[in-house]
Amino acid sequence: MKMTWRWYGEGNDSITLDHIRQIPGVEGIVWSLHDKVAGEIWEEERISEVVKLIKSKGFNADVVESVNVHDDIKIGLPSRDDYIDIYIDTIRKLAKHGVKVICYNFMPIFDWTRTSLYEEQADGSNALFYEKKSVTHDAKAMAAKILEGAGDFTMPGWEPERMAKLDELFDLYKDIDEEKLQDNLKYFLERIIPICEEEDVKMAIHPDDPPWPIFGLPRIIRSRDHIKKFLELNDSPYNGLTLCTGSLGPNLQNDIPGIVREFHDRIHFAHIRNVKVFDNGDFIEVSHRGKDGNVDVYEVLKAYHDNEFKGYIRPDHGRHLWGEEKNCRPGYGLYDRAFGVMYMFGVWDSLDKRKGEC
Ligand SMILES: [Mn+2]
Repeated sequence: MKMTWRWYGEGNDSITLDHIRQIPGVEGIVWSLHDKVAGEIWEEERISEVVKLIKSKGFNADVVESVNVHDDIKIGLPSRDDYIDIYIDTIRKLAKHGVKVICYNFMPIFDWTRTSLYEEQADGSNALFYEKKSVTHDAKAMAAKILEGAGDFTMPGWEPERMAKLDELFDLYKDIDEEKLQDNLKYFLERIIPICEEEDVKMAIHPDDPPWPIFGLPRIIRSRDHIKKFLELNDSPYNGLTLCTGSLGPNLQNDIPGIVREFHDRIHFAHIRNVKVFDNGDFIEVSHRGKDGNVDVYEVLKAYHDNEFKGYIRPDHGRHLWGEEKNCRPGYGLYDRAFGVMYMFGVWDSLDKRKGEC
């Protein structure tokens, strides 16, 4: 596995590349052009500038998270072909600059969803929290709360310009059920995957977060069966997964180590995160240590290790520690994610040693 770290770019992240260099074993930076909204053209000069900067600090820039998919593609509007052309243009430009994996998602309207970005914990840290009863019908109130909590940081998928048009968006999605959304995803894949094969760029879809429908909008990447169906939409190895344990984890029915074992050859990017699920269905993000939550992180890593996983991996969200919430991005502080890197290496290195001893 190749350890990576998500970084939001110069001036857009409280953490610098020089900080990240001091975390043992991090080889690559997971990056994006975060000011780009879905459907916008990515200029080659901008791509080249970021890649150069990342490489100048000794990291690879192999993984981009995310290139967002325009709603017209998800809804299947006639304008989708133009937006897919732009997406293809971005794939080609990224390939030219050495990018190997693109992470994206296919969630209608909302990206990952939480009801509190800084939920205080008994130990004084705080973390992203999801209260099930707050996510019922009032999408606007929830969007306002998320944007308020994010402060000055931009939140991918929660751009204020899009959130201002929620009524319009909901109206466009009113006839889109799971099956239609799947058909539109298949159409998208049929157009982009041949380009990915040509350019040697692997697409890695991120599961829906949380793993159930919200506000009546369908969500189609949230269980083993959904993943199987998704991979069958297009058999190419270039049509693959970002397997996120924190997104699948809030549904305790999801056997994540089993999913890794079954689909490992289509997993291009692994997100490791732990969540603690409460009896009423609420959940909170916790440290990467397996015992702190409901994701058996050891068993997940063992499933990757047993299958000699060669893909990219990163710690996903972490808690905010020692007051860092005052200036870090929600879920993307320094300390807890650095612990996550070391926890993963602790497990991985011991599995390596034991394998050698057998
Ligand atoms: Mn994730």
